Amino acid sequence: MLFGRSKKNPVKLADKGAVEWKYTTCGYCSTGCSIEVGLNKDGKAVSARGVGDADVNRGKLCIKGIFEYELFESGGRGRVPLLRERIHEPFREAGWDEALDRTAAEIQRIQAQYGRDAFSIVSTGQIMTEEFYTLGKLARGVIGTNNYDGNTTLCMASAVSGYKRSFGSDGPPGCYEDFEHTDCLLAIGSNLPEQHPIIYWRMREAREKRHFPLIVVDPRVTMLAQNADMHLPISPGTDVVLLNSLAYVILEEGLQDEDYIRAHTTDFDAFKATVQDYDPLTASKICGIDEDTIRNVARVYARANAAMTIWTMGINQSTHGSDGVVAINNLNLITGNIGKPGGSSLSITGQCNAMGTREWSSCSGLPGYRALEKAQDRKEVAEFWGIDEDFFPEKRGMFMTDILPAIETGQIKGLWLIATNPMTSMPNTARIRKTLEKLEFLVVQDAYADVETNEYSHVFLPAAVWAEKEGVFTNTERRVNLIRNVMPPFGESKPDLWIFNEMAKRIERDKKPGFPETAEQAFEEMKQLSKGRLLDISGMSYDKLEQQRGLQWPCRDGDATGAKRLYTDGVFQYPDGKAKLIPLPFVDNNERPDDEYPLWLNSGRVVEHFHTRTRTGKLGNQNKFSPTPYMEMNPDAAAAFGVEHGQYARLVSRRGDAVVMVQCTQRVPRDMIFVPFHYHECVNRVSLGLLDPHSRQPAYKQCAVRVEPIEDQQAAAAINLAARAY
Ligand SMILES: Nc1nc2c(c(=O)[nH]1)N[C@H]1C(S)=C(S)[C@@H](COP(=O)(O)OP(=O)(O)OC[C@H]3O[C@@H](n4cnc5c(=O)[nH]c(N)nc54)[C@H](O)[C@@H]3O)O[C@H]1N2
Ligand SMILES: Nc1nc2c(c(=O)[nH]1)N[C@H]1C(S)=C(S)[C@@H](COP(=O)(O)OP(=O)(O)OC[C@H]3O[C@@H](n4cnc5c(=O)[nH]c(N)nc54)[C@H](O)[C@@H]3O)O[C@H]1N2
Ligand code: SF4
Ligand SMILES: [Mo]
Repeated sequence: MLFGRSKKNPVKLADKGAVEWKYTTCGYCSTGCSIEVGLNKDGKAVSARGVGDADVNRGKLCIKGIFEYELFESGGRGRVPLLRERIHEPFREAGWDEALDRTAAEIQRIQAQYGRDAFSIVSTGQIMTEEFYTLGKLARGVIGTNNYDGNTTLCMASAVSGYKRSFGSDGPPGCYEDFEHTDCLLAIGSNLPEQHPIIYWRMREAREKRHFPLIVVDPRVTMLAQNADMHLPISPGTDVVLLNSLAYVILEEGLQDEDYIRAHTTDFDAFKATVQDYDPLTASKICGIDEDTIRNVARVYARANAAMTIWTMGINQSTHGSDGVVAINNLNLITGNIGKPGGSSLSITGQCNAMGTREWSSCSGLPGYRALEKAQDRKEVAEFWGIDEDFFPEKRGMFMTDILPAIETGQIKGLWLIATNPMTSMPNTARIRKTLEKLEFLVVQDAYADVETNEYSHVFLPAAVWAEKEGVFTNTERRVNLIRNVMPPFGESKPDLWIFNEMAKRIERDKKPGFPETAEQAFEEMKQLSKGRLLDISGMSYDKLEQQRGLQWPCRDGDATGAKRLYTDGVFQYPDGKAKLIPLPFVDNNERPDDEYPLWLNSGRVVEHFHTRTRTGKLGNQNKFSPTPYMEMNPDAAAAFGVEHGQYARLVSRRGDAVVMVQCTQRVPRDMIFVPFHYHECVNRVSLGLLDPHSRQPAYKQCAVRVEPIEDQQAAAAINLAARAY
């Protein structure tokens, strides 16, 4: 007897007519997947596939990468520069010369009238590294404003700050391959399957081969939590208490790595003294994780041959964000889990090039992890750029989250926004709106003309997006990946690099650095500046980056390939070569639920959307899965607040209100709701965003709200519809 089909009928993929495949790198998240975009005979992008021999993604892509090629012709793109005298008047179309001349004139007027720092620049984690480097040169070496920062303050600032405090420098020490060596993985406030699907796939594949315990710390039952061996539903904002308590148990039971602590760290005694206040019973009352679980996790982690911690926004976006990162580093230092295969403190980065801006943009300092505060660093860069050393300030200026309030107080009069959309992404929308309206001059440089922030601009500069240009991104594991140019820019839009170079020509200064025309020439400059530094890239070239599907820094001149890990020799970036163990007393400073606002508000992301949806909101293949602003709400809470699944309800905080659809789910506990932040006029109308004292990053994930039923569901539907305008 025959089993199966007698006649084979193989699966056939629709032939989209791709005749040529072009290599590039995904421009959404920081995983750094290699993509090939398929072009048809007319040169139109029609398909995409993961690159099989790329170590990062090994042929796979997530839903965003698969449909990214549809971006080239998506709705709302900026076609030509736009100008107007006053906001809220209609724009008129303009040529590039007029738009650039007007912007340069306004920058110079504001600086002459109010001082150099009264003009501010806020950029992103989503342009090429060469563009960051060039913008840094323009901001620090030509325009000369110290109020220059990026949206990474909303995203990775706590990780940067924590790495610097512990190790003396920024730079994630681990890599994806660590999943293949680890014996225990602790994931804190990170939902890999939705936010970094291909890192998740790498982790899962490693775990299927060699089952290691996965412990997830998250107040929600995320998809990652559902796949974990242990889920610790922590009380919001108390991770530092849990981590201090894990250290308490490790030290109490003598599970620490004495040799490592002695050889490679300082300040152990002060650290140990503070940890004594966090015995598991005391800690359990604050962080909501019971005493036995704390002890158990501490033992599993410390006894593992190699253990690693990954984290994302559940840690960074907190009033204890920087401390949370330091606490993770403390845990890994006392157990000797830094710089060894499977032992790491690996911050999962957010945007495609949030690493590139940290390394090269000069936002918080000078290029190549140099600091404005160090005379030697100022001297080196001034000499290399051919400008006067004293043109640089001696310490960094404001963070993004301080720049907007400084507009409110009149300190800052002009702003240049590059690839960021604070009208939707910053806390307290009403306040941001008033702030932007107050500016004498706002220039928005974005790939999309319908980006909400553009409602408040005087000049709009249309930028090329993703593979409409060339350059590199650095991913989570310090891998520099190449974005080859696949398409010419849409309409008359221009690569950001070109825009920066043109602006540099128009600002008057006695001495100006040179501005190379191509991205590859800028990369060559960066290579020279990187020599001998932690992030040495002098052994890289565009061709080598394509051949090896990315290279991890450091990759020195003469090195055949990049380095997988940092600090393998236990030598850190502090002058004494040692890492610091830092005591972390916990201060409870969040807005907490009370009688009037009895629910925690938590916010984050879903797999199909990216941030403020300027991109994914336009692609049917993404938007169809989550078209509507909604909130996850526990069914018991819904009953208590008199709202029902599928109904619109009003979300109210001390800042404002928003209309969202109720989605009843056990994913969230009784005292919490979770809202994806992708929609305009939604969660950030109500969020608070208290700032971390070290990193100035907003605590997007904790504030207090209540939910009210809405009688007129039709009117609510109209408001809800407006929030998903596209
Ligand atoms: N699909 C998609 N992927 C993305 C992005 C996107 O917009 N869409 N954005 C990219 C960017 S820039 C970033 S920064 C990353 C973000 O990636 P993630 O940080 O993984 O995503 P989030 O959903 O913001 O938050 C993660 C989790 O933090 C939890 N959390 C909230 N409060 C706490 C707390 O107090 N403690 C702990 N331990 N956890 C808490 C939330 O419940 C949530 O499940 O994703 C990147 N990838
Ligand atoms: N409530 C809440 N709010 C949050 C968060 C949260 O978890 N909860 N997360 C925060 C985090 S982690 C982040 S990273 C921020 C993100 O916040 P934003 O940076 O404001 O969000 P994006 O939508 O990514 O904005 C990027 C803009 O760059 C444009 N763009 C894309 N590519 C290019 C390019 O090559 N050139 C130019 N010029 N423009 C380009 C896009 O069209 C888009 O308008 O949001 C933060 N806001
Ligand atoms: S995992 Fe991130 S980098 Fe990879 S395809 Fe998806 S969005 Fe792009
Ligand atoms: Mo982010």
